[in-house]
Amino acid sequence: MPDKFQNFINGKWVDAKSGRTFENRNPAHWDEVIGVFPKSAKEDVDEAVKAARSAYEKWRLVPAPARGDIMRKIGDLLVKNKEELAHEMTREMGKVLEETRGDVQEGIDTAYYAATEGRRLFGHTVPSELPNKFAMAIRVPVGVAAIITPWNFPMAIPTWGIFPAVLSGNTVVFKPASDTPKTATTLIRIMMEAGIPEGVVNLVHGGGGEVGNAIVVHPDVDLILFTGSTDVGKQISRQASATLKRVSLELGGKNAQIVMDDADLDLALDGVLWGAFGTTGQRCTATSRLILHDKIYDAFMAMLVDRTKKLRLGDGLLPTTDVGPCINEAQRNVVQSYIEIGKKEWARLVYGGNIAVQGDLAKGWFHEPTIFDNVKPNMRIAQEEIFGPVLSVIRMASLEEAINIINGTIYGLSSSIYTRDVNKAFVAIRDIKAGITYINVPTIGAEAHLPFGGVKQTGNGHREGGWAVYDFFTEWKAVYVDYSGKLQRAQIDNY
Ligand code: UN1
Repeated sequence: MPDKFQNFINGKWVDAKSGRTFENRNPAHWDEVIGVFPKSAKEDVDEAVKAARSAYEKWRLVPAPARGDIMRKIGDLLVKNKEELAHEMTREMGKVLEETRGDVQEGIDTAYYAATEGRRLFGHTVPSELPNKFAMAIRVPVGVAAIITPWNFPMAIPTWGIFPAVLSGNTVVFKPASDTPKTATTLIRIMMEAGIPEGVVNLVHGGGGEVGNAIVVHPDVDLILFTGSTDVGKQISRQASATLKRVSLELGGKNAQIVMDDADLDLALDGVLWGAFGTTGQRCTATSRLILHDKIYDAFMAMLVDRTKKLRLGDGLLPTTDVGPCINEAQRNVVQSYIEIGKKEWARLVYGGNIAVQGDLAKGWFHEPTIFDNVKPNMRIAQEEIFGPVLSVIRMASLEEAINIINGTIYGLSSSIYTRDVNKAFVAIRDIKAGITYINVPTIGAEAHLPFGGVKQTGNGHREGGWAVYDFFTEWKAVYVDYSGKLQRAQIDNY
């Protein structure tokens, strides 16, 4: 019998009211069931929101440094359980152990950052225009925050949302991706062990259609932090506008790495292999376009294909594996459909292109790392997010052309340039339209204490990470204290 898991509402583990369930399986061994989880619906969301709303009235009054102390304990527990969590996550999601360890580490970093933010949450004091009057702006929590997260970072991304939300004094309804419900469950257990009070964080499992929708239209949810596709983000934005919820969207990307002719090519090669095929290309920051200078094009392509051939597909738990499976069959089909699109567009398939079925790979959702070259910037494989191990290589002859290409999509999340010329690097920093620009670093690997997010249709202007996310999870309250003992009229009595 597979393990059975539950929702967590108002401090209690409960089934979906309907009693319905869904199975979660290992993407590297499809016959292995990880667990059975509640398939929740609107009535479960209603309970969770009710619990979060009533817990909010107490939680908002707990001093922020005390909330921070709980964050520190959560961080300590994540450190203690890091290895076990990484194993569990690799089984559930497929990426290699080294990466799932990194995923837990991002959660740890976010917890400790939140712990210290409890002693900052800085406001502003400003002079009043009137005598004997004091003015300041303070941060106040907003209310009930819904955190809706994807499967590619089953620990890091939930923590980016939940920890700053809770530290700021909000309460949470958490809906994790239905491909990674177990890591989400363990995160909740750890939060409870660290002392998060009942009702402050509630977990509702299930699909985006039913659970996600019910959350987004719920009149008593104040905030939504969503990470996922641009299509779903637009839908959430539309639905949430009915109640004017504050929404933070972190959506698609079509990130590129530029390699100039003066670059350290070995370094650039390590970068693109990690950026394109790490996490099987399933990061919103993944390198899915490589923009190569004409002068080094052929040499670099030869190096790239040679190294890509050596990447070993397999179960992420095995030390011999470089690249794990796609998350599920549907996602692997998406990858396959883009291979067909690329061929039809007359891009040249230089490596890979197939689903991988040799030996044990047949039991999972594996796809070969794939490289297209002769890609034109306007082709669909150079424009649309694929979310798999597919790299499109584009030729250019100048920095200006490279920057035009990099900016020529609807997205703007991450970007990278390899060059030894400091002048070119600074032009790239100035002119690339993206939320993140790396110099001599691949497009993946953002650190937890810096703002994370993108421009254009990658998001709606908010940022996760670091100090910036606290602007989303708090509201400004302007406070005036007049100690003159008389009515002083601003704009009137002083002019
Ligand atoms: C994502 O792919 O959704 O910068 C997040 C990175 C990671 C986070 C990726 N730290 O690649």
